[in-house]
Amino acid sequence: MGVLNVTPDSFSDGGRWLDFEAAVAHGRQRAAEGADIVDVGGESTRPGAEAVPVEEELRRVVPVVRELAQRVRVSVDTRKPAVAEAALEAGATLVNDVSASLHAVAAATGAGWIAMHMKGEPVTMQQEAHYEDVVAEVRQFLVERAEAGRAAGVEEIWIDPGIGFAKTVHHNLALLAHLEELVATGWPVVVGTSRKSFIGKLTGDAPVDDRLEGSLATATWAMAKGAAMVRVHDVLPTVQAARIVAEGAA
Ligand code: HH2
Repeated sequence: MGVLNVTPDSFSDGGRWLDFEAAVAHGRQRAAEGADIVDVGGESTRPGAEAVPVEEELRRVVPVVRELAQRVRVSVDTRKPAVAEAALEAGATLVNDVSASLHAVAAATGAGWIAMHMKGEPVTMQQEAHYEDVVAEVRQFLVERAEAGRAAGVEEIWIDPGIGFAKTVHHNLALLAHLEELVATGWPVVVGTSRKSFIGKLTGDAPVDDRLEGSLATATWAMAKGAAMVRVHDVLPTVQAARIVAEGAA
């Protein structure tokens, strides 16, 4: 899954793809590089990010989804039912839901649904990074959400531990180290580590544009542990890494 942030303030690429033409070109490029899905988002969810009004998020996302969906599978990265509905109407077929609450929207249109773990809201979530047993708590949350999705009638359900969402470096590493416990639930697992701050913290404060190696290491780790999909900014190198992992697993 290749990331396409149509936002002014995303942590790694804010402002770069806000313009419609630039966003579409970037999405097409990600698809040409081998992304199976382009994930279009109009609201940053980085720690401390402010919420975006629904009209503005619709304005950013819908035209880009409509254009890209003609050539590649598109997911919409949103927490708002109205934005998910409009994006599905425009051709998206997967709801990438960091709030893990939009299963009814997905069910109503026959779309797929990614349920991601987070605690609280992006603006305050890092204050909620407290767990007795982060792996067990995240697993339990995700299994409950996936079952709710299935009960609502969603046929394609993915679970995602939400790396960096209300999590410390230690929590992120524990979830990656024990990823097989999520894989063992039987729900396909998505992992998003790309360029995230824990990689910077583990690599001598590497700035966001200098986290490719850490992003590839963690994506490769996730694949080897059984993740079914990785959400990344750097599609071409990740596809190369995925080919190596696939050969190794064959
Ligand atoms: N991470 C981000 C956004 N959406 N969706 C899923 N399923 N999993 C993730 O780990 C995930 C996600 C944050 O990354 P990014 O979109 O690059 O940044 P921002 O939220 O600042 O736009």
